[in-house]
Amino acid sequence: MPKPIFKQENFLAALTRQWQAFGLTSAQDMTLHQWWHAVSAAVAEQLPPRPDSGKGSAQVKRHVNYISMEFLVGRLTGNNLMNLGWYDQVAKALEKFDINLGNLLEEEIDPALGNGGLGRLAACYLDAMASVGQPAIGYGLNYQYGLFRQSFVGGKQHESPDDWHRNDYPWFRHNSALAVDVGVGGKIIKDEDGKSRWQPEFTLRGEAWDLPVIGYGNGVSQPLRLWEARHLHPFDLQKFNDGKFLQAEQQGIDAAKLTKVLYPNDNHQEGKRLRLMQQYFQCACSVADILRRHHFLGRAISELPDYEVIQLNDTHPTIAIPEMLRVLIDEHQLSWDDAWQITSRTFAYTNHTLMPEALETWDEKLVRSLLPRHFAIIKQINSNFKKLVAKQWPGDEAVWSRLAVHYDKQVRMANLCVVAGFAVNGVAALHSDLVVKDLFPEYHQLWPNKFHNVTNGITPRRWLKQCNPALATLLDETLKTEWVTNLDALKGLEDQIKDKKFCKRYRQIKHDNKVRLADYVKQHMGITLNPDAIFDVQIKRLHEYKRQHLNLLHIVALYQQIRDNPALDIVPRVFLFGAKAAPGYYLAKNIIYAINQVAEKINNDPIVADRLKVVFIPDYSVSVAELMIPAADVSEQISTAGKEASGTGNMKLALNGALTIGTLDGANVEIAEQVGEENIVIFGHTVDQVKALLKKGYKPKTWLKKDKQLKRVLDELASGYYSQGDKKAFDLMLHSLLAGGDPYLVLADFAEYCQAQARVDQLYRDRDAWTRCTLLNTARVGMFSADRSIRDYQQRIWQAKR
Ligand code: HBZ
Repeated sequence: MPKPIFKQENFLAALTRQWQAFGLTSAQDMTLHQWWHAVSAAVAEQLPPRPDSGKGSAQVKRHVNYISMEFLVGRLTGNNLMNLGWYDQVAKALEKFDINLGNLLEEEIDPALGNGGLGRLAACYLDAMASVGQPAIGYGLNYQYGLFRQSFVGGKQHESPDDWHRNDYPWFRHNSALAVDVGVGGKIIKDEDGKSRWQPEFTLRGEAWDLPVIGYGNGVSQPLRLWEARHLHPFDLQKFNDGKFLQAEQQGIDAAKLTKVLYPNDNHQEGKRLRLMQQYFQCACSVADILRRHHFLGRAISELPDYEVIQLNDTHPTIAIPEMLRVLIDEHQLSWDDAWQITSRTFAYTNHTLMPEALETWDEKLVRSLLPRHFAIIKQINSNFKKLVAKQWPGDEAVWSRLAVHYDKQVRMANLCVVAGFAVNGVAALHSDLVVKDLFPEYHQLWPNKFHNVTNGITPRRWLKQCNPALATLLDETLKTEWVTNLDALKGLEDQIKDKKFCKRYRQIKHDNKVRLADYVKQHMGITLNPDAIFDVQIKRLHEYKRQHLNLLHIVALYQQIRDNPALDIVPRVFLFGAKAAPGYYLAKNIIYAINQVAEKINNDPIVADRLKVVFIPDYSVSVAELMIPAADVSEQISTAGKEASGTGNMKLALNGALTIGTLDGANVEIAEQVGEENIVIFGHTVDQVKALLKKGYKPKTWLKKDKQLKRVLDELASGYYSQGDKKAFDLMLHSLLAGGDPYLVLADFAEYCQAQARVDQLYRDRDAWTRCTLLNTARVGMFSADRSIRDYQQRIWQAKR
């Protein structure tokens, strides 16, 4: 595709139409927010229209349909300008109006249509697919409210709705021709010819809203298609005419509710009816759209798997599988066997978690009442599969109880994906191993070739070039090959290690980024930070398994050491947190409260002086991450081994030159392999050690007895010292760590964690050794580019011989 050329006259003309549409008389009358809107809309107008791809041309690659309940895209305007290569030209055009492009970009509200890693991964993969030339479309939901906004009231998390003004978002392109009608509820009826047919009770309409996903410097633009639910007929005219005005708008299902809000849970299933409706609505719209395009391109239905692959981002869109079978059988009159052949060669599934509470199961009653035809199809899949299992393991009910898709009145979505899909992958080497060994061992025996690993990756466009422009410029000047589209080129930095001038610049960039973050903290929180301190960063969802409380226990221990010995010589350290807790996850919220209370005490204790600061930045988001990541010296990746599937923040931080302190979990293992053991600080129980400890019968009290410092930390947290005498303030957290059995082995890893932190302190004192180590992190993490992940998907899954 030709690179789109920036045409200043067209842009300025489009800009004029924008301020005129605002009802203004000149560009100068626009507020900065209107400027953001006008510039975005004017650029969006210059993008090429996107016809249905491929008509008439030979398609060499399978087209990817990436279905995900979440796309955490972050701000688009700056990113799109950068990927188009238009950033400087637009900045220049705006100078004439005395408008600074950088300031204008700050006006955009993040589209926060995701919770955390899974949603952000989907956004990185869309960027990478567009950038490497993998034809793709993303399918998601157009939520009116994204992930809730977080503030702290007296140190406690407070949530408010995130109205991101979707109806006024300039990057959307509405395509009314793509609307899809979706049935729900009702019953199954038998045709005259004895065939089952679904008669839904209600019909909803899915409206398509497209965001452009722009490839880096290659002229590609492909859609992220987000569905919005509407009533099919806003009014029941008959009722309206009968004078029943209020009833006239009610159809039993409130369509407006369906895409109103993103469920705020991560790694936890709630089992709500509305959530299943969201899932089905999204899947039905997406499957219809995929088939519509396939027919439009003149292809036979039997060829679907040759041209299309449907990648399921976790089990949330699993219901697309029975939906595809339903459409093929009921609407295209295919036999079960033909429909099964097509479906099972089209779907692939990515697993993102082993945590039992996150593995989705749905109550059969709920599925039956909402989707009776789909439930019948699931039962058919189950009974067909049962025959296969009975052949392989005759009479073995225990095996069947694990492998069944429908069992104990529950539908198990992960099992459905494995049985009906052609590929299953984990998201880091260790995780993919555990998927096979712990989660699906018998499935692996049945179909060893179905299982793959694709280690996660991040887009270097947003996570280096955009968020760390000074480092990007240094790389541009230093490396001989283009690194933005070939991140392995960062290896070339190793030659610079001995170059004092280069190292000085690398250090100075980190320092400047820390000053930038310190300014933000000062402005938003009133806390003054010393940019010469170690900036130690833990940013991720708040979850027990991620162990923000392990970090907290170490902070309290340091504080106690300072009080014991006011002359204690430690490198000044700023502990920075960013995390949202699911609103119903009280223990996680209690950990936030504990961190904030400890912060309050430490930050105001004159004995500490500059040596310790604890800062919990509120309302962590993609934009806040873009500020924190380039400023981090230390990256906290301290989950209980075996629990974090991959992590992707770990990659972003290492790429931007932070030293990881971490357990051998998720992608930390591969980061350690890449950067070398002397350039990462690893501590704690390994997966096998965790398993052995739990098998033996883990008792947190025995670890408490061995460690006086640990006991003192926990006692002080329980004493009311940090909570104005309230001894119960941190009960939830402390109970979980002690009487609750410490399910994530925080106490077992505490001592080693403290030693590891002491090593970090020592290393930082040797400035040159620190520079070398962090520079080698940047140089050696090229493999974590999302472009590499996409190529792995292509080779191992999408283009593999079928
Ligand atoms: O997916 C995360 C994993 O915890 C992390 O290790 C991995 O790097 C990342 C990308 O592969 N998982 C999530 O973020 N999961 C969710 O956000 C989630 C959301 C809704 C759910 C369940 C999980 O119902």
